[in-house]
Amino acid sequence: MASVANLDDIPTEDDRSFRVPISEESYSTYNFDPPPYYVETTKNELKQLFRDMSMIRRMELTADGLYKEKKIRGFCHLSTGQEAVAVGIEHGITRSDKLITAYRSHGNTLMRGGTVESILGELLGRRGGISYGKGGSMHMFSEGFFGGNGIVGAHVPVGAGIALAQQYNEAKNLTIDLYGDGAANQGQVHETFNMAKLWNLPIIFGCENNKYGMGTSADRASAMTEYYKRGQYIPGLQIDGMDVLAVLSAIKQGKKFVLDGNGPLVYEFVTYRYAGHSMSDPGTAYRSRDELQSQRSNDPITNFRDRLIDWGVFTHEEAKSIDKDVRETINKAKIEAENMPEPEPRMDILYEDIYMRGSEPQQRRGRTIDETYYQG
Ligand SMILES: Cc1ncc(C[n+]2csc(CCOP(=O)(O)OP(=O)(O)O)c2C)c(N)n1
Ligand SMILES: [Mg+2]
Repeated sequence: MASVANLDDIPTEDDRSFRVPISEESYSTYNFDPPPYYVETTKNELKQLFRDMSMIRRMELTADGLYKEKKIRGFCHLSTGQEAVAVGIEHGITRSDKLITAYRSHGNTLMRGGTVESILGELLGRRGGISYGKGGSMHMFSEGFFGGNGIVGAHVPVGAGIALAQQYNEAKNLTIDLYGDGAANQGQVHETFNMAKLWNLPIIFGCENNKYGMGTSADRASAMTEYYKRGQYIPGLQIDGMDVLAVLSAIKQGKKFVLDGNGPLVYEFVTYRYAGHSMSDPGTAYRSRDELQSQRSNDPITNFRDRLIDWGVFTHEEAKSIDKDVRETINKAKIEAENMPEPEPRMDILYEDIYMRGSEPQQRRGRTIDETYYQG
């Protein structure tokens, strides 16, 4: 096993495994051992991590542009700055594990197998969107991904239900249940902690602490901002959410802990949201330019790229060519999404996909009795 501390030991082959170090400042623990301060990986995987984060960034920036052109309407919450969390998590779990999150979900949707076209198509309200154009920014789903949920904190108990199903079916899998620092103060989050611990559920609760809930900073809204200790009787870990490798190592360790039957964990990913809360928030009224600038200088993507160059995983030119390829891929997907047809304004289409296809009842209520829709 090569170690990256000795740069000569970096393998020449892209698929040979070796160890890369993680900063010792990446974690704070609460009744839990820190994960290893290294990740066993390959050059291929490191490049993929870089590519995945770049894809999310570019897709979000494209959504930003489409919104400003007034082609995307309604809610739209971007996750620029938080890419290392979505990507690190996905590389530490498998497609058979489950994930649920709140409305800042475009990156998670991409990582869970949604295509860029279907995500942008959804934002544009197109029939080819991942929710057939009827969900929008907050309501995207894919296999093993339970959304995309708009009510703050309300999906956290749903995540515990998914983990309960996994336990009941003796699946060797876990659920990652993500929520924000604002949501952490919801009562139902704490009720869920209690049940998850009582039932020893295979779940990692993951608080994405991006320092703000809308325009309110975490320390104005939370009496205690060490969210990884909020489980009290559940072990916890605070993670540098700007470092994709720190996230990856933590998820691997947490997955093993949970699947060994040790019960739930409460993770806190310390990260930062570059954009406003949603597109209607310029994001400048409640935080200083200096703060934003200093957070941007700790960028998860450029920092990681520089480390990979230092380690000799790829060259500057290779990094640039991945970046170019990402831009082209996203641009192509954008054109494809813009060319998707809008849903036809038909009643049957309106009432589709309220229930899982094939399980619909014959009659579905509208806003009033006379709007009731009868199928067939
Ligand atoms: C029950 C409920 N209350 C209020 C809102 C309005 N609201 C939407 S997002 C949000 C802030 C949540 O902040 P956080 O959990 O930190 O997530 P972030 O936006 O930072 O990702 C609020 C109050 C809502 N959607 N649901
Ligand atoms: Mg927040």
